[in-house]
Amino acid sequence: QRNVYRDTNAVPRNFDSTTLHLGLKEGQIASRILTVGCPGRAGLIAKVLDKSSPIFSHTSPRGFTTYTGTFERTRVSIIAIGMGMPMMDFLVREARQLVSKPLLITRFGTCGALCPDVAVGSVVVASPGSVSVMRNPDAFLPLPTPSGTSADEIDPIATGGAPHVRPPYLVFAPQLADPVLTQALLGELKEQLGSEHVRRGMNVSACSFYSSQGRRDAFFDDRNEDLLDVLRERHPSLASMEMESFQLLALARASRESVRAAAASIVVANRPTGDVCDEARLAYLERAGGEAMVRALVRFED
Ligand code: R1P
Repeated sequence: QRNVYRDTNAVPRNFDSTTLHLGLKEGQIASRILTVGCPGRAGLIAKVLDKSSPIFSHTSPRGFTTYTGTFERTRVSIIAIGMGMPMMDFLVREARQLVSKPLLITRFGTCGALCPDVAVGSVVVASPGSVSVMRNPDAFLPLPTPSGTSADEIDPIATGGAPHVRPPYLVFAPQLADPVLTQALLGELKEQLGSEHVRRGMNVSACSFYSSQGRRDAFFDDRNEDLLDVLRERHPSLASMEMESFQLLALARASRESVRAAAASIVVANRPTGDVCDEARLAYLERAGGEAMVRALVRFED
């Protein structure tokens, strides 16, 4: 019987040398990577790749879809990772294993706008970067009583203080995007979409689409009624909210200068006004904005 995979205490590989989640091996992924959420968006953007060079495509059993080809004769990968920070962690760490050169990674996602003047159907470039908000499960534990079982069960030191002073949401400080790569994204997106449809602003990545994005759901005790106001007070330049960019920027910072990263998002909804983008505008932005993102990546001189 063969083991399931090898090297469990480092970055494990399958026995065909592919990484466990991307399902790729060396040579199948470029050093310039555009990452998106859904496979449909990746496929749409991959249509801009040069027809004159072969295009490698692969969907892994863990749900990562990769297209690797060339654009203007420079190698580039477009990779759909699904949603959330753990998926971004798989991408950045496994890509780092598979490519020997420095990596350039940009994300083109969708987001909600956090102020009324950020229109649906526009694009926000995460500049200077992204903060993060996470639901704090400790805050939802039962309050300990002076005597009795619940106090015995909860160790206030191990869990970070008495439950009544634990905030239900934790906000993490900004992780900065690469300023030069960010400028390249802004330039290409403005050129392609018109400068009135592209702006910069601080992003916030949430651990959930629901609780930590301030959505109401009576089935759950979320204590998030004032969360968006608290976030805007703490970071007045907040423009966009999604679920992945913070992780990308934080890992680039942790990469011992071997990954440069930046991010942009299509505004599909405006939370203060309740406006939602129409399907045709979203499809246009995915295609045209995606092409601008690829152009910025391949023209970037590192
Ligand atoms: C929620 O619907 C998802 O959409 C956004 C958010 O970050 C979240 O992951 O990203 P993508 O459009 O890139 O999937």
